Amino acid sequence: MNRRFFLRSSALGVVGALACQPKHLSETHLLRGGQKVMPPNHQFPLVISTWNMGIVANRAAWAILEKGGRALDAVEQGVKVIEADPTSTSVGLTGAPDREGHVTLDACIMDEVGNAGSVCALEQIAHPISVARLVMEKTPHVMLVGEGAQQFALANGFQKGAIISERAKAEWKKWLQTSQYKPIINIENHDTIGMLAMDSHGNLSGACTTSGLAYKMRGRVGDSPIIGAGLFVDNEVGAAVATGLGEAVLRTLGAFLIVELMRQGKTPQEACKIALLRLVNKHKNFKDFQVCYIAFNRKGLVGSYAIHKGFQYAIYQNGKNELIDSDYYLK
Ligand code: SD4
Repeated sequence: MNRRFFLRSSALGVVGALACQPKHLSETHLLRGGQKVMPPNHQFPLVISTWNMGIVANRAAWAILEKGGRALDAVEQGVKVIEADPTSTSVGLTGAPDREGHVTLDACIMDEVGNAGSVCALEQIAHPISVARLVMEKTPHVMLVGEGAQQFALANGFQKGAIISERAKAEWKKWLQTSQYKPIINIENHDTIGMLAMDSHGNLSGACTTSGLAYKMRGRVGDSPIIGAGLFVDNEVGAAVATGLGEAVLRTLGAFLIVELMRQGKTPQEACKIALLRLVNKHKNFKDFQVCYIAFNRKGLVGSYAIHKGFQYAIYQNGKNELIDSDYYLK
């Protein structure tokens, strides 16, 4: 497993966040546990995404949002940048493979009216997020998996790519020497990319895409393509997305829980924290893995919470794209 655990979680992100707070806001509008509050009329467009790779992904999404484009297009185009990044080892076809040397991709997408599309264990297709969108728009289904998902992609004009990149293959061969399977999350500061956007019409969408855990069992699917676990969007309330150990997120339906907590009046920050505490309470071994949530509500309030230090997310709002250090549980 090749995911770096430690991140330099400097104060810079927080300082930057404070620096950009509008001067006229009262104290209650300042950062509270990582939560940003923007002045009225400046809440959207807004796009947030996981890890430091979110900065470049946000840029692509913002290019659409600032022209009045749809949040759905923004999140698709935003995460596609990471899917296409040849240096990524955790998203897209250059991601790490399963134990048998196949890169299997998971992705899902959700729009402002609650439509959803998802692909699981998709092989040799460079942009699973776009296939997920087509599942949503062109089929009566929500999820397609494995061979069927690939067939559907090929029938819709997607090209077959590599089974595995040369670099990932070399790493996998090294891993085979010990075959020690121990998910170490957070290591590269760029695991799954999850992105949430609110467009200038106030509509919400989200996308999530990953190659999943490195050296997972063949056929393993995580939280990222599961609507309600890795991603959930409700236009009336807000949206949430997860990154980290998918099994833990799946067991507690993290993203859906966060949106429901926001529906009950919790702020995004409170909702992320409560959902993460639920997960911590259900997993005795929570210190051994990372899970991180990000969310926003319709007012443009943003929140995040992680188990371990080191999770960062990118927020583009009010014309500014910044990396924020998330609040976390294990202090
Ligand atoms: C998974 N949630 O497949 C993904 C992996 C991930 O940070 O996000 N790692 O479980």
